[in-house]
Amino acid sequence: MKRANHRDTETPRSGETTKHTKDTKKRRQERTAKRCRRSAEASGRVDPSRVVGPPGSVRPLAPARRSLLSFFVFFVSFVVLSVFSLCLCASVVRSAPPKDGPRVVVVLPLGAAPGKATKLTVRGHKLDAATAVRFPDSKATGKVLSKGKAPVPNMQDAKQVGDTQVEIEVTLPADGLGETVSFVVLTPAGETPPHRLLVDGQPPVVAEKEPNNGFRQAQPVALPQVVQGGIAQPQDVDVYRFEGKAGQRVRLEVLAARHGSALDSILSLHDADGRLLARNDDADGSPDSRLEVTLPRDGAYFVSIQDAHDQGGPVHVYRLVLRPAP
Ligand SMILES: [Ca+2]
Ligand SMILES: [Ca+2]
Repeated sequence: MKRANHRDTETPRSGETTKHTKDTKKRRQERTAKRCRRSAEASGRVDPSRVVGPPGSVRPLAPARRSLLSFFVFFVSFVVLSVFSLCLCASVVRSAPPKDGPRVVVVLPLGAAPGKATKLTVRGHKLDAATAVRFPDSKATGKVLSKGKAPVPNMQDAKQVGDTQVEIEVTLPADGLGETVSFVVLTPAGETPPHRLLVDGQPPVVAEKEPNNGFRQAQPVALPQVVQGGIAQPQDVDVYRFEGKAGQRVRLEVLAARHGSALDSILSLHDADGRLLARNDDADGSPDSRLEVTLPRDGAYFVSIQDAHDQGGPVHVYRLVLRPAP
């Protein structure tokens, strides 16, 4: 009697046949692969880094492929950075004002009131062909009234004071503006760089009244106050008088050169007896002057403003701001 084969007599349970077959097949494949690897390694034909790992493992890259991948990443990064740099440079070039293009030097007067139309004279370079005025950052509007050459005062540099001008009418919105508002002038040769126009607000603005050339002619003002004035001719001086209290702190500040004026101001404060209490030429790296003083007694005080070089003219304009100091 033929002895029954173990394989024949043991009937696997349902589901185990397939698993058993797969395991046997897998072990056979692994033994074959191992023999091939040993044989290849022994003969020196196989780089160990190229051997396929177990299922699910990450296959290491050959040095040549790693180098190629690194070069590809470097090349792509280089191209992206180059394109970005070119775009950035092109943007800067587009936004930069053209060399020797039109330019605003100063606006006469330095500011305008919100909520109404104001006529201004814009002085600068290559403005005699102006076609329009634009306020890029606000709802303010402007229009050109006239344009032409502007006389250059004696002993003054046309580059500093401008030799052309355009008269404009601007209308600032009633609210929503800060202390300044920027505008540009459009010409056939391009537009000017933005220029800041002062926005009148608080304290209230009053105009200078000549003659005000000494203590006896001093123009009375009341703190807080802004005076719109100008050193109209060489060696001119403007004097203002206000009433102060003992221990009161006051701040006196000139707005001029920072807004394009040719004035290099000197600011002085005297008491009622003519004694000099304080004096300032330049403040915070600007030719504009500023004083902060604690008043010694009740009485009259005199503020005088003049040009440091005894110059004067139509572009030596200023705003003098008088207010309590913190
Ligand atoms: Ca004067
Ligand atoms: Ca000065």
